[in-house]
Amino acid sequence: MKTRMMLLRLTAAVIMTAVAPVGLCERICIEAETAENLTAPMIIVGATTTNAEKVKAASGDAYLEIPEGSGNPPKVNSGSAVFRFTVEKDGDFILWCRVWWNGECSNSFTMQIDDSAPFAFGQDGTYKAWHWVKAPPNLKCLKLTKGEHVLIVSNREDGVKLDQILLTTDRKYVPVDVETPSGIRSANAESK
Ligand SMILES: [Ca+2]
Ligand SMILES: [Ca+2]
Repeated sequence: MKTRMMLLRLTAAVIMTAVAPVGLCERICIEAETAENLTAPMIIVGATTTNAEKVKAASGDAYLEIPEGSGNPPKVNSGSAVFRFTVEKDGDFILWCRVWWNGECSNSFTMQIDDSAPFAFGQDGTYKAWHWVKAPPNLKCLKLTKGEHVLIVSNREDGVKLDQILLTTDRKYVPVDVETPSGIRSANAESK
């Protein structure tokens, strides 16, 4: 009986150690097309739009786009999307975005978190394919406190697409394919 109790305690301890580390990391995944306050030339491309081939590979069958030729600053300064999300506890976050770039002059967004200084996101060399890109390292604005935050994605170059946004405190995690969305809708529902 004593041995059995010890075995039970040991099993419980093993299970708890196995589960605990997962809960330490926070993960927020937002579908780009759930943005609020969208301004042109940033648009939502969905299943009903003509770009069917690219839509197929996008999570949720939809994404945001600043169409090629629709203009970038200083010619066209407008074009933005606003995302609201809730952080459970203070943490250093890594920001990833699943994007599609048309080319060298179509491979970046301007991003801003809360009232922090805006930063350039992207400028990598993977074109005409959905892929994940990480925000520049050591951004102070990614030290997020518990509570609601705002991410603004805006026009820097046209010919760009945004499918998903991932914020995680897991520094080792590297997204590969589409991610399971969490985040914005439930966060909004909770705050209302
Ligand atoms: Ca560029
Ligand atoms: Ca999407």
